[in-house]
Amino acid sequence: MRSVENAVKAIDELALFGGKPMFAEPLHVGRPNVGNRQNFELRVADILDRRWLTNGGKYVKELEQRIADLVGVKYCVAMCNATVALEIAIRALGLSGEVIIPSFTFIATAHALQWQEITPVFADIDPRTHTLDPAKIEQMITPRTSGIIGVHLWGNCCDVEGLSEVAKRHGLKLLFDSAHAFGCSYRGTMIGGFGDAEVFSFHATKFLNSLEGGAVVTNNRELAEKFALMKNFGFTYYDRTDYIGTNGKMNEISAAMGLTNLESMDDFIAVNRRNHKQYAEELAGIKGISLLSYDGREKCNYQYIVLEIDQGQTILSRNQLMEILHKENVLARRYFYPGCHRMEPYRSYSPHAGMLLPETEKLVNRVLCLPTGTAVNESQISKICQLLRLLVDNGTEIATRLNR
Ligand code: T4K
Repeated sequence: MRSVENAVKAIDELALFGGKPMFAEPLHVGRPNVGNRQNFELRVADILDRRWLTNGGKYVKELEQRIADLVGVKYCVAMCNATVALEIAIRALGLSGEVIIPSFTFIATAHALQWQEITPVFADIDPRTHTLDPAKIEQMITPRTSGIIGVHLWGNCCDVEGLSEVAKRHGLKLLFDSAHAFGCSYRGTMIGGFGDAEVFSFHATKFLNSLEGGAVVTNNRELAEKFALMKNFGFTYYDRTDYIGTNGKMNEISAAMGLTNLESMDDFIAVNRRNHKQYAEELAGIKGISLLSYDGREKCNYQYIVLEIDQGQTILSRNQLMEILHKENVLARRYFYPGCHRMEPYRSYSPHAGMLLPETEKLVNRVLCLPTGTAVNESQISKICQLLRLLVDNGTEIATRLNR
């Protein structure tokens, strides 16, 4: 283990018990990766000089082409964010009635459906990958089911084959929420070309950011044309619309940021991978804490450091550990607590949904995400790991003091 000065040494020194926080400034999960500033500024200057700020701009077109090439699909339509991209993809695919999704996902996956009065039906996950378990889907299918949305959570790919097989057997559309999975592969093929379409997020906190942004990718030309029209109000000509549309356009400054960050993608991956390796080494052997691993044979963006906490061994609960970390200015996140099915309006619509989601119910109380990316350094990671070791080594005593 690396030796680090100023790491917490004793329980009494914890900020929880009145000590000084380990970090003077908060360490966030989701600090943006930022590529070469000069390249970005040059692009912004060009955008301002040419006074073409949005709608069919050159940088958006370039970004779309670069993404399509990188993930190996025929069509990419850039959008203002992944939530709107999901809404558009759902509508363009003609989904209706009920659509099966995991509850263990960001709320946008569910909202994108409900926003269009389509009911998200929550299915359980495989506890090893945290993604939809195809074996659990069959029982959720009804005559109203029109599709499945798989989520490649943390960049871990869904069981694409299993989901495709169920979708095919029941004549369902298959969409992927690939918000986390830009730059990742499944069995050697880049994520992006699976199902009917896939949706990436380029939000500030994502591996590749365009400030805010997203994209839908597909190999289906007809669908791609619909996506492109729907994101621009459905206009097929200056004064003609062919369908209902919305404003889902990505602007040129966002595209400039996306392109700039694409140029640094390999550097971001190298940093994330190094961070993941360091966390794995320095958390090793802490009882009750396991780090989600990524398949080394696949391409991966390593954007998330995901811990699972087994309170039976750590004694301190996930929530207690999170609270203690927050006091030390490590703003760990319990994504995706409490599960979409326990958030409104879904909780009221289906108060007993959790009964069919045993793995989800367990996982939402176990996951804790730690800071990574280009904004954290080796020494900070060491301190976080040492702190966790201290907390678990002294779990009983700390829990007793907390409960007094
Ligand atoms: N599907 C899935 C599976 C998703 O995870 C998401 C988004 C979507 C769909 C929808 O994609 P978008 O429509 O957003 O493109 C965040 C993000 O807002 C959200 O994009 C993301 N998933 C989700 C997992 O996390 P919060 O509430 O954690 O984000 P926020 O804005 O509070 O940022 C988190 C931390 O990051 C902050 O505490 C500080 C740091 N930060 C954030 C921003 C925005 C910075 O340092 N700089 C920044 O500019 O939801």
